[in-house]
Amino acid sequence: MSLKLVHVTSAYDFAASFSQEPAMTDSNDLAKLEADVLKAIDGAGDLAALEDVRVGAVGKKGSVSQQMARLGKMAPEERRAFGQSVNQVKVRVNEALDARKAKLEIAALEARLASETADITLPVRPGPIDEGRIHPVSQVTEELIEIFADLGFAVAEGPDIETDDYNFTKLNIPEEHPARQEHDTFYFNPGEDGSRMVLRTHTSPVQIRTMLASKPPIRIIAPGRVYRCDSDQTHTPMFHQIEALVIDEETHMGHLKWVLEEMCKAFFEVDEVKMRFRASYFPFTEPSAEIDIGADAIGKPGEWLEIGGCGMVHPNVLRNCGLDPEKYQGFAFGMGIDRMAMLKYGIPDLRAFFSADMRWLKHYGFSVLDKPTLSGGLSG
Ligand code: 2U9
Repeated sequence: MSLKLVHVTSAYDFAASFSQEPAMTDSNDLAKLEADVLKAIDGAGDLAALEDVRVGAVGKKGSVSQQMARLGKMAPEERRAFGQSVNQVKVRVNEALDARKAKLEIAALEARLASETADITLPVRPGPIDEGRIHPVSQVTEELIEIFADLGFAVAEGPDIETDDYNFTKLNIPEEHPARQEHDTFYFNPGEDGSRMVLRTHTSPVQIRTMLASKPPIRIIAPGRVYRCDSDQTHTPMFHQIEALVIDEETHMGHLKWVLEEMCKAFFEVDEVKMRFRASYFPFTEPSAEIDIGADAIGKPGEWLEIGGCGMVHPNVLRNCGLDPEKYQGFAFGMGIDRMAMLKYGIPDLRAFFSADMRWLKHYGFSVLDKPTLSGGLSG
């Protein structure tokens, strides 16, 4: 019997050597074969080399597997003993392969982790995230949501296409009420039953929906798009409003004034703000007032600026929403978000807001990464 012994210098050489004729061997040679295989396993530098060694040793035509082919020519006792020995070699080789594989896998993972480390303290690379801008309307909406969330208000939303009932009738603006004309409504064609849908002219129907769906205490804000068929230097057919509604058993105008004052101080990022409430009329509030702030807050001392309207929710509106006005009362106010953005950030022209001009957006827009938070600063 002769064993073709190959001088193994690397796992690769070793694997290559298995393509040769099966060797004739006795148990000493089997021990030598095992030692060579184990050495090659140990020498395999990566998973691919180890796989070559495995195929070359215990694969179908591998050097260890092929020892079995010789059993047929042996005498029965010799066959049993040799068969057992070959099987034991196979078991040990497989164990060694598994152990080496586990080691190499850990090494490969460690190498990968080392090569993929990221320094998370590095500044963000310039790229699309740096090019894009948050529109001032989005920024101001986020700022206001943040301020009102801190005051305990939840955000409520509703559809842009509303029923005439939610947009007008339930708000104490019945058919033929002169306030309907003032709203310059976009109407849809009437349905078969004669009812008309509208593009909401204010976000007030969101509060109607909230009152119909839940019992007081209610503390919500409703920011969103609104539509009026009106277009000139200071009006666009679509603009943005934020309205607030608070309903409870003892809510009064003192609460309303405090909330507005806190909101203005936080929004304009000042410690003091002068406020003035001018008596006004809205069908859905009684009493009603227009809200002015002292323009010192935006660096124009002596002037007054109108920022919105407010009032105590009209008893008819409460009744229309299933609330007993003898038990519940509350306040509401509304402001134009676009106007608030113009005042805070000194943006002169309303129409530029919606002209999709990248140069304008680059100038007045906000970085994607400057999220307004009360803790981190509203306007960066
Ligand atoms: C319900 C009851 C009452 C919301 C109110 C105003 C006054 C107001 C304007 C501000 C600037 C519209 O965008 S603007 O032109 N809004 O003056 N809004 S009270 O009152 C409500 C809302 C919902 C159920």
